[in-house]
Amino acid sequence: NLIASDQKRLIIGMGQTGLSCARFLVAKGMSFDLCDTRELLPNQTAIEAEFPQCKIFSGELDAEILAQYHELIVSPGIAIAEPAIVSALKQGSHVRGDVDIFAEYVTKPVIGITGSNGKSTVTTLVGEILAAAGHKPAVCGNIGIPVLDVLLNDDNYQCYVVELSSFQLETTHHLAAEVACVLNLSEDHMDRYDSMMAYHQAKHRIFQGCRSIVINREDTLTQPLVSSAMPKKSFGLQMAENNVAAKNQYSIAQIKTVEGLQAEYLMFEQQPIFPVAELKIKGRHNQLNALAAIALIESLPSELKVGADQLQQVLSNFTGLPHRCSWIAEYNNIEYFNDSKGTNVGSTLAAIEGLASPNGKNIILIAGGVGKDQDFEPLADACRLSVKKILLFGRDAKLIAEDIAFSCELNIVETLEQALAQAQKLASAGDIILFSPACASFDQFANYIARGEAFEQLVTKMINTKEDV
Ligand code: UMA
Ligand code: ADP
Repeated sequence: NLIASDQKRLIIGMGQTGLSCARFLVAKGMSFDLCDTRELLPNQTAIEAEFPQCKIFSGELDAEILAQYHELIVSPGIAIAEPAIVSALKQGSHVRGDVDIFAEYVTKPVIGITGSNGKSTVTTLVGEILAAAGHKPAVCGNIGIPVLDVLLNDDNYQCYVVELSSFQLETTHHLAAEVACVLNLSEDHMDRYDSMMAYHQAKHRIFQGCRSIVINREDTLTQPLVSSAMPKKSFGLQMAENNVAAKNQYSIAQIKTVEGLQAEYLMFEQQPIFPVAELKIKGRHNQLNALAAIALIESLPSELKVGADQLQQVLSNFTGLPHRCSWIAEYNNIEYFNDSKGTNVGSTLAAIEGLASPNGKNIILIAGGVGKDQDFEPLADACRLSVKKILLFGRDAKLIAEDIAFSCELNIVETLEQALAQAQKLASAGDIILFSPACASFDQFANYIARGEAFEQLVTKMINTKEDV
C-alpha cells in the first residue's frame, strides 16, 4: 500500500481541464497520476506521450486508490460529492481544482465572473473592452479555455478575465480576485446540487479573498455578506432616486438628449454612458450584461483604465455570441431566433421577455431536452402572456409539459425537426419562432453548439425548399 504524502497528487478527469493541470504541474516540476471514469479515455494518446512517468487509472473512482493521494485535483465534470472522493477526504486527502492552482500562482489582476446566465457574454465583453483599450487580457475559464493553459503563457497577458462555473468554484478555495461578480442566480444544475442553497454557496465562493465586488441590485442572491469597507459597485435597471443613494450605481434611465428628445441610456450614477438603442445585443438581460461589464471594468486598478471612446466603440460593435438569442432569418415575415445556449429556465425567460411584443402573443417556442431536475413552472406566466404555442421535444418534454400545463397551447413531438415543422405551420406574419430549450442538449446532441447548428441548418433547409417550390 502506498502512503499519502505531500508529493502525491491525482488529477481526476483527463478532459481539457485534466490535461491543462498535467501540463502546468510538469512545468512546475511536480509529479502526479491521472484517472478518468469514461470508457473512452479522452486525450489518452497525448497524455501517454507527454507524461510517460504517470500512472493512469480508468473505470469507476476507487476510494482506496484516491485515499492514497494527498491532493485530489478534481475536474469540474466530476462532483466532489462522489462517494470515493468523500471517503478520501475523510481519510485526509485534500480536494482542489484547476482554478485553485491558478489562484495560487497568478500574480496579475483577476476579474472573476459567475452567475446562472450571461457569464460568457459578460466575460467576452469585458475582454473586448480591455483589448480595445490596449491592455492584454486573457479570456479564459468555463468559456472554453482552461485557466492553467493561459497561465503557462503569462508573459502575453496583463490580466485574466475568468468565467467560472459553480463546478469550478466548488473546488476553489481562495481566488483573491481583483473584482468578483455573481451576475444573477436562478435554478440550474439541480441534478448536481441537493438544494438551491448548495448551488448558491458554490457560486459565492467567487468572493473569497476578493478586493472589490460588483453586485446585481435587483437580485439579492448575488449579494455577498462582506464588510461595509469592501469597495462595491452595483448594477440594475432602476436608478436610485437621489445622488447619495445612487453612488457607485449603474442603471438604465430615460434622459433628455441634446436634441431635446427622450432616450434610454446606460448610466453611471447621474451620468449617461451609452444610448441603449445603439446596443446591438438586444433585450433587458443584455442591457444588464453591458452594465455589469462596465462596472467590472471600472472596478479595476488605474493601470487597466479604459477611455470612454474605447468603451463606446466596443458597446456599439458587439453583436453577441452565437447561439444566444441570435437572429437567424426572416422568411414570409416570420423571424427565427436560435437560443440553443438557453439551457435553463432563467435564460429562456429572458429570451421570451426580450422578444415579446406588447401587442399580444407573438412567439412560438421550441423547447426541451435534459431538464436537469429544474422546476419549469416559472415559465408559465411568460408563456401565458407572450407564447402562442409551445412545441416540446426531447427526453424531459413530458416533465416540462406537466409543470407548465394550461399556460398556453402545447404539443409534444420527438425531434427538433418535427418541432420546427409544426412551428412553421402555425406561424403567421409578424410571429417569432424561438428555439430556446431551457434544457441541456445531451439526450440528442453532442452539445449546445451542435444543437444550435442543427436548428440553423433546419431553418435554412426549410426556407430553401419553400423557395424552390
Ligand atoms: N467525465 C466523466 N468522467 C471523468 C471526468 C469527466 O464522465 O472522469 C465527464 C463529465 O461528467 C462531463 C465530461 O466528462 O460530462 C467533461 O468533464 P470534464 O471535467 O473533463 O470537462 P473539461 O473537458 O475539462 O471541460 C471543463 C468544463 N466542463 C464542465 O464543467 C462539464 C468546460 O465547461 C470548460 O469550458 C472547460 O473545463 C475549461 O475550463 C463546459 C460546460 O458545459 C463548456 N460547463 C458547464 C456550463 O457552462 O453549464 C458548467
Ligand atoms: P452563460 O455563460 O452563463 O451560460 P451566456 O452569455 O452564454 O451565459 O448566455 C446563455 C443564455 O442565457 C443565452 O440563452 C442568453 O440569451 C441568456 N442570457 C444572457 N444573459 C442573461 C442574463 N443576464 N439573464 C438571463 N439570461 C441571460
